[in-house]
Order: sequence, then C-alpha cells, then structure tokens
Amino acid sequence: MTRRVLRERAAAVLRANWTGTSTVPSRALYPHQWSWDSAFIAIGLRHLSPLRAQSELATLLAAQWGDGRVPHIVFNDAVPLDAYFPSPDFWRSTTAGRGAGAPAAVQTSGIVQPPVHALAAWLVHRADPGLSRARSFLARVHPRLAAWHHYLLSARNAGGAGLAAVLHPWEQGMDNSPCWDAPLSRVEPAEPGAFRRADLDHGAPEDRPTDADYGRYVRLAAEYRDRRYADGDGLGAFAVEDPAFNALLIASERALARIEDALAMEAGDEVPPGKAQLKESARERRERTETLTEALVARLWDPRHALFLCRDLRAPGPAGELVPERGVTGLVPLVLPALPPGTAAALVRTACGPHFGLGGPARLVPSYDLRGPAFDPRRYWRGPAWFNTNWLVLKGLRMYGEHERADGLRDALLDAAVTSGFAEYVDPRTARGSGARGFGWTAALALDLLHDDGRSRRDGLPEEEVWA
Ligand code: 9WN
Repeated sequence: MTRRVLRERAAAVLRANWTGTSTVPSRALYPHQWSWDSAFIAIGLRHLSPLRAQSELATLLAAQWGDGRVPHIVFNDAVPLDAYFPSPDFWRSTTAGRGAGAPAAVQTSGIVQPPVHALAAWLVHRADPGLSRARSFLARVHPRLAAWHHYLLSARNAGGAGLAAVLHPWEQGMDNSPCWDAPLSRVEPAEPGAFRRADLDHGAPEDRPTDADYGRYVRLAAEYRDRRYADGDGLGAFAVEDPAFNALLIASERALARIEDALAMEAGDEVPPGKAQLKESARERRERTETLTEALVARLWDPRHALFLCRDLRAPGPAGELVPERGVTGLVPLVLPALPPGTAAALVRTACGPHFGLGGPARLVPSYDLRGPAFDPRRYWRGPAWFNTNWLVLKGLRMYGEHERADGLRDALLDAAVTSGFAEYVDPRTARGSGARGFGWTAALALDLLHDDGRSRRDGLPEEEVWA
C-alpha cells in the first residue's frame, strides 16, 4: 500500500464523517461530536484542511458551559434520539445544567473528557499560521481554552494536590478499563430496565462493556445530573486522579503558554488581554506545568510497577489509594518532557516488558496488561490497542530519543489502520480489528503519522516543538 493510497483512504473516512461543522467518530455507533475525538481529529485534519481543523475545534468550544467545562458530547439535533444512549433527554443540559451555565442553543452531555484541545489548537495553528492569523483563530479560542483549564484546575481539584479528578469513567475516555473495577464496585448499578443501550444495535456484545458496567455508568451520570452538575464537596461515589488525563492537561498547559506567546507577539497593551498580561499568563502556565508534573509524580508514580497508576480518591484513607492495575493510561505521561531522571527510561522498559509487550508479543501497545487477570484482547478498553493512546506513547518515545522503537510503532500503526479499515481498536497482538470501522481518530492519526518521518526529527518541524 503506497502512502498516497493510505492518505486517500484516511481522507475519505474523514470526509464521510464530516457533518459540515465537525466530524463524528463513527456514523453508526457515535453519531454526534465527541470532545477528545475532535481534538485528535483536528490534529490529523490539519494536514488535509487547516480550515476544517479550525472549525472542528471552534464548533466544540462553542458548546462550552459558563463554568468553563467543555462537554464530552455535543449533540446533533438532526439525529434521532434513539440513535445513541444516553441521549439529550437523559442529560437535560439546558435545564439541569442551567446553573452551571450550559448553553441554551445546543444540547450537550454534562461530563467532560481529557483536555487535548489546547495541544490540538496549537498544532492546527502551526499547520497554517497565515490562515490562522487571518481568521484570528488563536484569539478566538484562547479565552475558551483558558476557561476550560481553569475549570479543571479549580472545580476538579478534588484531591487538593492540584491534579484534576474525573468523576465518571467516560470522562477519562477509557470507559471500561480494569483500572475502574475497584472504584466502580462501590457504585450501585441502575436497574437494567431503566435504560436501553443503543451501542448493541451497532457493536458486537463481546467487543463492548457489559450490562453491569453500563448500569454503573448510568447511575453515576444520573446522580451528577441530579446534583445539577455541581462540583465541590458533594462529589459522587467515583472520583479518580488519572495519569493520562493529567498528563494531557499538563501538555495542553504548555501548548496554551505557546498560544499566549504567539498572541503576545501581535498584541498591544491597549485592549485586554494585552501583551504584558499574555506574557505573564504564559509564564505562570510554564511554572504550573512544573508543579503539576511534580504532583503527578508524587501522587501517581509507583516505582514497584514502574508505571503511573490511578488514585482512587474514594478509597479509605486521607488520600485514597493507588489502584494496582496496569493500564495504558500509566504510560501516557511519557509525553511530558520534565519527568524526573530515570522515570522515562523506566516507562520505556515497562512498555517493552512483559506487561505491555511492545516490540515483543504486542505489535501495538495494549490498553491493559497482557498478563493481567482481566485482559481480554477484544473487549473495548480491557486489552485492545487504541490508536490515540498508541499515538501518544509514540510521541513520548520520540521525546525521549527512542526513535527506532517509535519508527517501528508508527509502521505497525499505519499498517493496522489501513488493514483493519480504520477500526476503532485492534487486537494488540494480531492487529485484527474490532468495534466501529471508518473510525474518526484512527483515520486522522494515521494521516498525522504519515508526516511522522525521519525528516521531522532532523529538521525540527513545528509539530515536534510542542512536545519538546
Ligand atoms: C462514551 C467516541 C467515544 C470515545 C471514548 C470511547 C467511547 C463512549 C461510548 O466512544 O465512549 O463516551 O458510548 O462508549 O470509550 O473514548 O471518546 O469515540
């Protein structure tokens, strides 16, 4: 398969999933706009159409709530209610979310997803800085991204150490990861008859979360809604500090500092935010990336596993406890440049060791421990390899100079993407596809990986800068 054919096929997926203002992850399974999907999709789309990539992010951010949260789903009101569950009539954003500032003009969910957006916005800007300036792209997204990060750093600082907590497995994005089994075990599932899953109309039951998991997802989301999406002392039964979520927040803080630097170059001091204010904010963000990285290491690094683990804030004890499960989330902090000495090397050894098997039994990084008791190569986030997490691990390998391993992973990802028909996820050992086909971020990140060649690291192409 030539690079040209791969590019055409990936572009065709993104065209087919484009609605005119954003891209659906999958026409059948996920027929609305999803938050972190859109960020990854914009990262790939910038190679085809920087204009569409800008619109992708602008559409998502237009649905931001007054309190700063960016909802995990923005619903398309032309899609029938029964096409996806939970639908707008479950979330009731315009009524239950009114106090938290949910928009009146569009229906959304009330939970969030990982903050990949500032990173995506910076990469989209760098793909065509002229177009970006002509359309004031950075100036338009900057206040929304700043409010989004502020929300996560304040309202979600449930553990008090500065890290953001997720209140629902859907917020972290790796929905049925075994990392959630212990924290979720305290949640009473909703009655099976109280809801109807739409995902099983399109996906094989053995590829998807179980009914018991769904019952717990529904209970948690309904309780949050019934608290009118208020954060603070009344946090619900599930609160977890997650390594990938926080690593992405830190990487996005760095990107937001770069965005502020770029805006400061053009700003005067007459109209706020002026040059001085932008520069000061960028400086504060850089400092914060350091303190947050320290907090991430202090709270979530586990030397025994040589991996970052999730912290279950609802477990007994003043700071909750670490969940002793190896999920791919624990490898994602490799994208951070300022890890303490030895930590990155230990993470690379873990990625390539018996539990994740990269370069050995696994072609792609599995979502969960190959040797773990809950490993299942087909079921969603309990083993299969996903393209977004693999893309992040690959960026981390590059960051720490592991170029041979990164090249091998890139080639395996491109091959798996095209042979699986741009599957949602694949068996990490055989690359056999599961879940949706024509999946948005698989196509987008394959497109991006076509640009991840030896040249970018020699010449320091713009996208490399953001990771360094
Ligand atoms: C719930 C859209 C989303 C991804 C998530 C993935 C899956 C939804 C679902 O699909 O979650 O948000 O219905 O299972 O787990 O990461 O953003 O692609």
